Amino acid sequence: MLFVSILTIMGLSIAGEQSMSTGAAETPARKAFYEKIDGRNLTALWTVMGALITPEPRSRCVPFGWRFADIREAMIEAGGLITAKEAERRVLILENPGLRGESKITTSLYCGVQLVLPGEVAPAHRHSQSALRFVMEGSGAHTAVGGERTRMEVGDFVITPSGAWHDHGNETDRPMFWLDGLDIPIVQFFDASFVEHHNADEQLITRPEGDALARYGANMLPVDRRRGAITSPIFNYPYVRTREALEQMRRAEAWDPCHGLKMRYINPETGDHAMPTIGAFMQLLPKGFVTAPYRSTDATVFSPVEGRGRSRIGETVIEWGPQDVFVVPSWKPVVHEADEDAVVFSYSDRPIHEKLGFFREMRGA
Ligand code: 1HN
Repeated sequence: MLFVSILTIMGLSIAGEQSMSTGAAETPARKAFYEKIDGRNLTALWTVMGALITPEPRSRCVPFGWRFADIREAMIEAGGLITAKEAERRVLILENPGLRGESKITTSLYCGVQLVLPGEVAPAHRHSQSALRFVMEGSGAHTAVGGERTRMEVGDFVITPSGAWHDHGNETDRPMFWLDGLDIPIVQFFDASFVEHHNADEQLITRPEGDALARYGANMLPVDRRRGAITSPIFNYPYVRTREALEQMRRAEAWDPCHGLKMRYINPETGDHAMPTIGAFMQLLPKGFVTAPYRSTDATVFSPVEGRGRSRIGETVIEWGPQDVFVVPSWKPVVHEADEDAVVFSYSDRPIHEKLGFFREMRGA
């Protein structure tokens, strides 16, 4: 009621939400006023309010899909143009068509595909941004994070926490491709970006391979540990384990109408998401499954590991297969359809929505 009376005092029509930002009620006196205050860096809220506070999410982010074969071809070409060392990271950014030039796949998230060729090193650095790697092709190249190396296999989910030194290397004889998911736009929004380059290409390794997973992946914690860090102490969640969990669960669990069987990667110390800013998920959709429509506020990036199918996102239909990437914008209804047993990785900014209290979802619509 207070809202209405303020608008009435302002002399605005309150017939509908459109009246708040359309400028329809612009009189010569008001226009002159807006111009006058503009010079003082002032803007009348009632001219922009409808655009600021929308009845539901309105995003420039659009539904879109990239075929891995197309990305791969361009990456191989990039491999002939620049080394990983010279580029620092040889990556092609997947830019949302609605957000070109902004290095964003959604409003809040970055996505790239990285190639490390045999014998190459991507030199050590650290930065405020958190990163996830999702392995697409290749076997056995490594990343080193905070003093430990891990070899990567297709489907592995690997984390680089904010502030952790990281470098990558490929000692195999085949190219290695992975998806990089970073919270770059979030850090950018908060003007909180710092980066530091190591004085050596590769950081010092201080722990044996597998140390983190052995310590923290056994459902045990040191007896006096009370509080966990905001990023999981596990930094490689191997696909073999993820796949086994899904396969085991499909026998006993009921299929969720909207998700099939969908799991989230967790920080074993807290039970929270594995990363503070990015939620990561793996879901199983059995052959022939068609999900019920689902929408949520967290725009989500999907990349299937196995299987083929299609997703209807609003009016857009995107066909997908292994290693393709597609994006579902905030609040767009999505229906997934699997032609074969499909295992699909995804990531979004859901942890932030949840913590700040604006996560919303709608099932069946
Ligand atoms: C980064 O550090 C990596 O470490 C990949 O592999 C992509 C994009 C922007 C900024 C830092 C990596 C990145 C990045």
